[in-house]
Amino acid sequence: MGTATVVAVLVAVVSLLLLQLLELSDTTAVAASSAGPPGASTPPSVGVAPTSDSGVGALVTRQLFDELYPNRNKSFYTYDSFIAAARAFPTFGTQGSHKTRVREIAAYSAHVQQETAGLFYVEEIDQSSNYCDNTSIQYPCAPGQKYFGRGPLQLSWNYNYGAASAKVGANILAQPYLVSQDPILAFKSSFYFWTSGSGTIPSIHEVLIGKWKPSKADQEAGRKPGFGVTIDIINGGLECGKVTPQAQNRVKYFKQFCKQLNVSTGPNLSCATMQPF
Ligand SMILES: *[C@@H]1O[C@H](CO)[C@@H](O)[C@H](O)[C@H]1NC(C)=O
Ligand SMILES: *[C@@H]1O[C@H](CO)[C@@H](O)[C@H](O)[C@H]1NC(C)=O
Ligand SMILES: *[C@@H]1O[C@H](CO)[C@@H](O)[C@H](O)[C@H]1NC(C)=O
Ligand SMILES: CC(=O)N[C@H]1CO[C@H](CO)[C@@H](O)[C@@H]1O
Repeated sequence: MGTATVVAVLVAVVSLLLLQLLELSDTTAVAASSAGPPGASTPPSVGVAPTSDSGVGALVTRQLFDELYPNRNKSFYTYDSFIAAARAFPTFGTQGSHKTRVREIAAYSAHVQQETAGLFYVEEIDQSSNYCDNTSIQYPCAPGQKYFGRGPLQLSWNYNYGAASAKVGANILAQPYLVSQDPILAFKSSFYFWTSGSGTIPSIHEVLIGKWKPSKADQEAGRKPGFGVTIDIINGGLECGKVTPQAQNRVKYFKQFCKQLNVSTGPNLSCATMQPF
């Protein structure tokens, strides 16, 4: 893909993601005021076999990282920052069978491919909006700060930066720019989103390890375990319940990464028949 195409696709994708993240605002407040997002603080229920690296590094070696993200911005998205950030989110890629863990890496890589062209972009290209939702009482915008997409999954909006702050160990609500200055924080922001549900919305991690059981409402909305519902979590409002090129891209990338990692994709890849959360 040419750079111009990548840029155009990315601009579209990022703006769609931002809209979806806005839709999560209502439930974000609920989750934050209760026990906290599901998944984020759940201890590992299935341990990995002890190796020199008991975290995701047991699976994603330095060499594999290079193979998964060959076009990444190498001066920012380093392997060491990926591993350091993952230590703060130890459930990422470490729970369930080997197949489950590999599939989670494939899913993460697919969404990252869609959001940042394979860890090429650090910040959203169009920074004209401040993405400040001033109805968020819990997480008011800091004066003069902008909350456009940053990091591997393009964290956006003040309420998401606010909810993420405690989990990433930095006040990124007050200083959102830190996310694009510190690669460890950038990766942490993506792992935060990946492992944190919100209200009745499960975390992507929970879905992929088979922990999420669709409620009656989920079943009626056509939401089933599989990669498809992870698209619904990230950007269902715009990409799901219909056929969209963005969702098709994500599925295409997921299939490619599963092939590269020699793992089956599992069922229910598409969210075309799933209603948005
Ligand atoms: C890559 O990252 C470096 C360090 O953060 C930054 O200065 C540079 O602008 C980035 N390149 C691109 C193309 O975003
Ligand atoms: C929120 O922002 C809107 C649009 O910028 C503005 O009209 C409104 O007065 C603001 N509300 C508060 C409580 O600051
Ligand atoms: C791919 O996975 C299959 C089934 O799990 C296994 O038999 C095969 O050896 C694997 N191939 C590679 C190259 O890892
Ligand atoms: C629509 C669809 O493909 N549904 C499948 C989702 O996955 C389950 C297995 O987990 C299948 O039984 C469904 O047919």
